[in-house]
Amino acid sequence: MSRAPIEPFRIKVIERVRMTTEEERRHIVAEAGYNLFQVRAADIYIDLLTDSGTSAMSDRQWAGMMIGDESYAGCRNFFSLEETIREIFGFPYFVPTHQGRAAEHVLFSTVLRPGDYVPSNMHFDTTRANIETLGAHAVDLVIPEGLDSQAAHPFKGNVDVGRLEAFIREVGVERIPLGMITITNNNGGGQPVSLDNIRQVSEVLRRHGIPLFLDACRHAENAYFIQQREPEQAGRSVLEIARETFAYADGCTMSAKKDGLVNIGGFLAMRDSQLYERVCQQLILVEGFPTYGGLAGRDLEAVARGLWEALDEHYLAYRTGQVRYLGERLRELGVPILEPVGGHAVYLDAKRFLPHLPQGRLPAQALAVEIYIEGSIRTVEIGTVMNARRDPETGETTYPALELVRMAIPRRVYTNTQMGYVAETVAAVFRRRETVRGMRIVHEPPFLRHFTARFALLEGREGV
Ligand code: P70
Repeated sequence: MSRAPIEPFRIKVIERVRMTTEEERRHIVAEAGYNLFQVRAADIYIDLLTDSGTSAMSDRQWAGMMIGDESYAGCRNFFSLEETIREIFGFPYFVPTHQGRAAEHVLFSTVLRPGDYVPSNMHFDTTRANIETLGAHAVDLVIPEGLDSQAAHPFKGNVDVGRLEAFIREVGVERIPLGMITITNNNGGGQPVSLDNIRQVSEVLRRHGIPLFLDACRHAENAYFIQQREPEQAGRSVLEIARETFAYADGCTMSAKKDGLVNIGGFLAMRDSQLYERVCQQLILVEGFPTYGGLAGRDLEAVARGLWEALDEHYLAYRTGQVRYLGERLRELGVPILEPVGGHAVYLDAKRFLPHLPQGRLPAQALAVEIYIEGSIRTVEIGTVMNARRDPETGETTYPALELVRMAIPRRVYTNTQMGYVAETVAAVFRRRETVRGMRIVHEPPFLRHFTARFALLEGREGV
């Protein structure tokens, strides 16, 4: 039997959560159009929708909130965040943003032109959408193992360096204003990228004069996996590994809602002073003055402190240990999951969980709904609803390689007992899996449809 990791903290404040009946939940989810984003949080017992902005802050972060300096320009908390970013990330310039996607928007709207390309291991959906709304192309070049839910590889988030070189030759340097790597690779299952791969990608891009930006929101978890899994890095501290990671990059976008351990916040950091000046212009237009960028002074302080706490190795052992523990419990109960378990979430493999439902019947969406009905647990679909592509000319749908339900674990929020409850609930759905019916979309917006689409259960023989 797997062992639960021990917590390097104790609980000082608690928040009550309410359990509902199965009958109530059937009603609630139908009212929400079978879209779990539309369910009220008060109607959920364990919320695994996201690990983003859902962390419990520490007493030190809350204390930092009290010394928030709410001056419009030059508040002291900006400088404490600046010092932190210089010490951990090593970038001389940065602007705060209210969250990660604002950093993406400011960066891309400054450097991209229609028809440009941005290669990455795998773009997260907000980076893809921000690139595509500017008329540019987001290109995924992850290694083949990264698209196979069962392949054993310690760094399934790695970029396929050969394909990257071929891609640059094919498209031409002028059409590629930057390259990216998402660490860890969220859409590929929270899989890490090795330090060696980051170095190789940076060498290839540098040779062609293309800057590299890291999508760094889970960089501390990535650095911990590098320490644990990359033999040459075993003896080094996570902080040293993080510093080397960013030494290979020209900048980063950061959603501090993940490894910044805050409820809101982000930043865009870079080395190039000319880029920084252009970024400031754009930032003033959409976020705010460059020393607060869409955040309060107190938020900047909480980010500065959270970035350090996320690099604590006792915390990271517990953090990745809790995610692994949930994965092990599910595996023991026979539930098909994406292997190996990543840094922030366990992903259910809906293709193998519900083999009777083809992707057109939205198996991952159907599974997420059943898990809510079974035990009041909210998860998120990362499959056809989120990632299918429809050709605007032919109307033909390309289904994503991975059809997943993500159970993202908020940081420092749930106990290991609650993780055991999650595993039991999912196993109960697995035992009655033949009863799970497919779904169809009845309403969808033009992009990022997963947030607001409405669904219906398929009836009769069509459903199963
Ligand atoms: C998540 C959230 C956000 C994210 C990310 C990467 C690799 C950028 C961002 C944007 C988003 C989400 C997804 C489903 C449900 C709720 C929320 N990821 N890059 O949970 O950052 O959200 O701060 O704008 O993962 O994975 P931000």
